[in-house]
Amino acid sequence: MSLPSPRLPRIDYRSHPAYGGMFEPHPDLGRAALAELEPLIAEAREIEADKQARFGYRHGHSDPVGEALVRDGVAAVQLAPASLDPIQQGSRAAFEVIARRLEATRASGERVKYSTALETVGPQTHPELWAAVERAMRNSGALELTATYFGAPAAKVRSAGLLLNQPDQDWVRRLYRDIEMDSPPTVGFHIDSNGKCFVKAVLYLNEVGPEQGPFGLVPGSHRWDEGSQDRIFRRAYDKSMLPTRSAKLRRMFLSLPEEMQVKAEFGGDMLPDSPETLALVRDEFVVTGPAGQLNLFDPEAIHRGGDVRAGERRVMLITMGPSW
Ligand SMILES: O=C(O)CCC(=O)C(=O)O
Ligand SMILES: [Fe+2]
Repeated sequence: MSLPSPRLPRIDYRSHPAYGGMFEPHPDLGRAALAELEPLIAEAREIEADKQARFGYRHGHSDPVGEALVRDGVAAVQLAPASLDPIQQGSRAAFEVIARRLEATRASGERVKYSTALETVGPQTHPELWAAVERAMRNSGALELTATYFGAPAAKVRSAGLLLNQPDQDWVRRLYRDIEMDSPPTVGFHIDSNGKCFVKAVLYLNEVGPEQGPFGLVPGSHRWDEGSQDRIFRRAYDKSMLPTRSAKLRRMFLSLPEEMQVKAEFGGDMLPDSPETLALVRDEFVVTGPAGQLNLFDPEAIHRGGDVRAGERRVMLITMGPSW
């Protein structure tokens, strides 16, 4: 697996058909955008400073799975049936709730958003399922691997959610409401905007082949521009306005100082034939696999998943973090 570039992709928004191709920057809009971003930038800087102080980007590992995670930003393990079965059984009812919600949303002509397809799992709302997730993460070694990755004494499950992906999700196929434009082949690529010390996992709950929206990640990209101002700007923007690509917000974004015209969720904005687009798609490591495959990844890496072409994808998204 080669490293196509040591930098996160930069997009020239002034020459982008949906941005500079439609609007002129406007100073008032630029000021309004800055005012909204400034507190979020300050917050993202604090989180990054804390990360630098505690972890210092000294990624640790103690086995081949951890070694792959440190090197590539992604590694897969298979859950034992004793770990997987209670998660599958415990999530059945929640998937039915999501399926009905998706159906009702489509029937009413509303947009299917990411949040329409997601159901949060927590210790209060789903005590048994939550306990099953904690057990599975302990028994699979994922918690220990997370602790070692960040050089912490221990790690915990921080959040979990169930995601049901079906074909033609609006947030993948219909990026804009005001113009017709095909999504580029990089659509969905993002880095997470949280910025904290997390290892994440996508647990497949059905078999995921190339058509079922497999998780994909650009190996090594978790280290590109590590700890940089660029990453801070990206997180701040996505915490404020993602994933709206309305005309007004696009014009506001275009009115920001140029170094701030960066997003954590940038894949949908890449130009279809640019060399960076082709390089990301070429280097993407696409992770297909059976139910029970736990795809561990560093959310600072460029990643995506859930663009289903046929059938559907049922996953649990799990976040783990160090306890210092
Ligand atoms: O749905 C996927 O495969 C990707 C999930 C993701 O981006 C995340 O959990 O941060
Ligand atoms: Fe993500």
